[in-house]
This record gives sequence, C-alpha cells and structure tokens, in this order.
Amino acid sequence: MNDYSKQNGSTNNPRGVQGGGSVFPRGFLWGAGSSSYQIEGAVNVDGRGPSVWDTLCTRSGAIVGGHTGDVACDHYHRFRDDVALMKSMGLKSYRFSIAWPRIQPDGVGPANTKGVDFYRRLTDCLLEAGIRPFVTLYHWDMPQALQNRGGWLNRESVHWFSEYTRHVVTALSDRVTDWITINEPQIYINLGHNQAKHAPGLAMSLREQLLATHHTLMAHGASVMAIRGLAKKPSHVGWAPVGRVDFPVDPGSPECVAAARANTFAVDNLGHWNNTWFGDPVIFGHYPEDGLKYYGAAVPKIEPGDMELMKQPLDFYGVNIYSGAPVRLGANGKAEAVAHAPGHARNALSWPITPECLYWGPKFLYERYQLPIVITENGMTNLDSPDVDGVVRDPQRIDYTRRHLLALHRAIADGVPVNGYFHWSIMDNFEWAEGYKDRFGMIYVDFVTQERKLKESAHWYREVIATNGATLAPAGAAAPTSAAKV
Ligand code: IFM
Repeated sequence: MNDYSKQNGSTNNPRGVQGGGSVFPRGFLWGAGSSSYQIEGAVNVDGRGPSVWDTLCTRSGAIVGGHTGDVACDHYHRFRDDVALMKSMGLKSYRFSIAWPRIQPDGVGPANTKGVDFYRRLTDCLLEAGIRPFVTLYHWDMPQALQNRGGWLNRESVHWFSEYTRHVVTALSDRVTDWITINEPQIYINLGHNQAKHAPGLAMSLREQLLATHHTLMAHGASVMAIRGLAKKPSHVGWAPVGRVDFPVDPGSPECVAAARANTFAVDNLGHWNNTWFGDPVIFGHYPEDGLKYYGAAVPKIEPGDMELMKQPLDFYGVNIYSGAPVRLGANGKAEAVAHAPGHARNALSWPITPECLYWGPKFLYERYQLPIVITENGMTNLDSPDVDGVVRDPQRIDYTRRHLLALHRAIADGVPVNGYFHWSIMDNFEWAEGYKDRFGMIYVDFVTQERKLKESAHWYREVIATNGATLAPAGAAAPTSAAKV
C-alpha cells in the first residue's frame, strides 16, 4: 500500500494528522485536475486523430451553444503559462489526462512521436516547477476509429487499451510515477451508452451497457498489468470512479449509519449510479450479488479469466465526489431519502451542496475496500465573471471547498488514510454537454481572448496548501457540516 506521507519523510502517525485544528498529514498531496479534451484544444495538430468527442460535437443540438473542444483553453500551446500559474498557487500535484488519439490517431499501431512529445514537455515542465504529475490514461476521448469498430462494446477494446497504456508508460514512466487508469466509467456508460448525452452518443440496451462496462473493467485490469510490467520507476496505480454517497442524517444512530452505508453500496438503479458494480470486480474480483439479481439476464457472459483480469492490486482508491444524498432510517429498517430543505445551497448545475459527502464517502469506501483514498475530483461550478475592477470573486467556491476539506479532515482524523485531494478543476474548461456555460475552475479563462486570471479561490487555496490546511478552520468558525463523528 502506498503511503505518500512516508515518501515525504513524515513519522508513522496512524491517524496521519499532525497537530490539532485542521492541519493535514505531512506530505498530503494538494492538487487540482483537468482532462485532455476539456482543455487542450489543438484537435488537428501534430497528427492527433479524431475522438468520439470531436464527433459528438458536430451533432446538432448535442452541446449547449454548439460549443466544441476545438480550441478549449488552448492548453496545448499555452501549457507553460498554465504550469506557471499552478506553481504560483503552490500546487503539489497536477492531475491531467492523456488524449488517446494524440498517441494513436487511429487507436492502434505505433505511437505518434509528436503526440508523445507534447506530454514529455508537459511533464518536464511540471517537474521543473516542483509539481508532481498525476496521469489519467482515459478521460473519455476514445479514438473515433475504435468507436467505428464498436468501442467498448468490442472485446478487443481490452487489448487496444493495454497497447495504448504500454505506449504511454514506455514514454513517460521515467518521469511519471502516479497513474490512474480510467476516469468515471459510470458516467460514460450511462451518459454515453444509455442516455446519449455524452460521447459516443448512444442509447443502447442494458445488456450492451453492461457489456461495455465489463470490457471497461477488464481494460482497467490489463492497463494496471501493463503499468506494473513496464514502469521504469516504482509506481502508484489507482483509478477514478465516481462515488455515490448516501449519508446518515442521524450519525449518532448506528442503524442509520448502517442504512446509509448499505445504500451507498447498493446496485438499485438503471443509471449506473453505484459504487459496487464497478468497484467490487476491481477490488474483490466478482460482481456484487444484489447487482447480479437486479440486472438478471442482462449480465454479460463472463469468460474464464475475466474477473481475475479485473482484480489487480491497486495502491490507492481514487474517487470523484461532488455531492451526496441524505438518508434516514425508514420504518422498514432501510434507508429512506430525505428531501433537502427549501432553498438548500446548490451549485450552478443545481447539484445540492452537501459537505458530509467528503466525510462519509471516503470512510465507507475505505471500510469496504481497505485502500488509501485519493480524492481525484471535488469542486463546484459557479457563475463566475470578473468584477468591474477585474477581480474574479468566487466566495461560493471558497466556502464549498472549505467545508468539504474540513469534512475530509474529519475523516482523516477518524482514521481514514487519505493521501491527496485534487480540486476540480484547475481552470474553467469545456464542460462536456454543457459547453463553456459551466465554470468549474480556480483559474478564470476568457474563452475569447484566452486570458487567464487567478480567481479569489486560487489565492485562498494557495494559503490552504502553504499551511497544509491550517487556515481552513479559523478559531470560532461554525462547524462545517451537520454530521458528527460516529
Ligand atoms: O468536468 C467533469 C469531469 O470531466 C468529470 N467529473 C465531473 C466533472 C464536472 O462535471
């Protein structure tokens, strides 16, 4: 099991927290994240092939405002300036993804040297700035050529993804030691293969959705094996599913906590909004019993060796958590949803703001999977724009992040090993079907001029990082959440 605090020379502290207040463990990885299609632009440059997202963006009505990722933040050309901004924020780590169609324009075959070189330049620049690169191999931009052959529906996808991983690891593992295989499979299966809102824009049968999931999970395993086999330096490998978190409104009641935990790990909806259909195969090597019953005849045929391939040892359990759902104990002893009070705080996409999720999510996941946790995404979209004096004030984002980090700190203090936190996102970017309407960044991007500006949250985060969290909880501050310790 990886323990970042040891690498940074800290003592063995079972709780990991040094001192009191809101100070985080020494060596805690304070980061921020992005993904290739959301920021890079330069879609036709240096031999990059088209991805499923390039294709979806040409479909009329698919993306708000008809926006595309053609230019996005033009990070491909401006990455040095962007890394300089990250450095000015004091980031310890930066999570970004590799665009598969830059490495293999057609999805198979030899690596495209120019594509590989871009990521070499980027990682070198990060390392020179003292920022640790955290690389995601797949953040949804499958080469269109592979989609034409069935994409994740094709069992060959396992082999394709393994070959792609080998190219990337061969090229970058002399400088990259932290790897995430796949980001949020729940989302591209549901929104991409069920609801047709994300690429590849399909509405398939449940059976096909589960087949695409099955191959995804096998591809994850094959990718882990490739990293372990080829990495030139000791590596830390994980993945980044999205976490459904149901949290107890009565944390003092063990029954309510148990009911919330059971819901968090249930497979009970057709939107793939669950942890265990994805997490159990990867960690335990089998699908969860309730899911097998729930999906019934739609469950794909499992070939010998499939489940073994999915279950590869991981160093951390990465998870993206933005929001959770409050539950109470129902009369039948099971969890019952609790409605938010009228006017409950929400982000600009109307997602309820529930800091409790960053206490209960890591806690439940650690209890179940027994791996150190990395929060690979957490953040909020907000209606940001420069004030008349040019300053971008985003107090809601500061408050959101403060509350969530305080909740995370409580989880750590209660014994959950959490190695890092990656704020989503480092900069405003292409928010998929929402186009550029939604701003998740700590860095404001003017999408007309490409001017960047640190928002107030970026300055605030700099202080949090510099003090290792000490400035999160000023003396006398109100409790961050309604949840108490179990
Ligand atoms: O922007 C996305 C990201 O690509 C995946 N996780 C959720 C973010 C906000 O919607």
